[in-house]
Amino acid sequence: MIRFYFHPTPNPAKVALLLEETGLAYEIVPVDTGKGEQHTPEFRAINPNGKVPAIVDTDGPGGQVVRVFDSTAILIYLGEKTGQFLGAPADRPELLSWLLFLGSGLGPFSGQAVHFQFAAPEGLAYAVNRYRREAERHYQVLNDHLAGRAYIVGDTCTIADFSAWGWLDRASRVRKGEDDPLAPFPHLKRFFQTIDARPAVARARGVGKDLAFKKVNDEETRRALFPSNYPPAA
Ligand SMILES: N[C@@H](CCC(=O)N[C@@H](CS)C(=O)NCC(=O)O)C(=O)O
Repeated sequence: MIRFYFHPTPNPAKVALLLEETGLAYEIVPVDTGKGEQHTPEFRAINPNGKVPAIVDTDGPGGQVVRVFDSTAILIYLGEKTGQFLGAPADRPELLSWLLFLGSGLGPFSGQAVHFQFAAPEGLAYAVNRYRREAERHYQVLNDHLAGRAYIVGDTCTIADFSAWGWLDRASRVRKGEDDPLAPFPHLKRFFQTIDARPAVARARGVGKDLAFKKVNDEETRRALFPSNYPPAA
């Protein structure tokens, strides 16, 4: 059994999609990050970085109970565990390269673009410009790569495609104010639509829908999500 530590946000969404694609048995453990549940000692024992997603696999290597944290690590772990969505062995260098590009580039720059356009109280024009344009630059790199290709790696769907889907799904927030945010990136838009049409995506979107996560963005939530904006507790 896999315990999936979840909040309805882009990085957990990638893992929800892979779990649904593989058909692995899993149970959701909600982590309400708006309430600060990512900072409890119990959760820090599973992810010392205090973020979702994380998983515990009670049937890990050698039958051991193992934890895995960080969405890219989880995608690789579950891909290897099931032997699915890894592409051809000859394409492994490409798979690793694109996974790291997505996990260390597309994701963080998209996240900061959303942060400075929706969460930063001052609006900070320099930061909005910097992060939004860097996110767009990552879109352009992917768009150029996807010209004439159906998938990011090889000619089958892989975990790299699921990784990209998680943040591309938030393009309307990354490119705030754009009606058709992927329109300037036609190959990327076609790719996103291909992945988004997979039946498992509809199931992944339903994950956690029955759970009540905190929606109000008050002082407790800001301190939970952005603790380094505040002086350390005395
Ligand atoms: N590199 C990590 C980033 C994880 C991450 O930033 N998760 C967000 C949700 S998408 C989160 O836990 N936010 C709450 C917080 O930062 O306290 C990954 O890919 O899993």
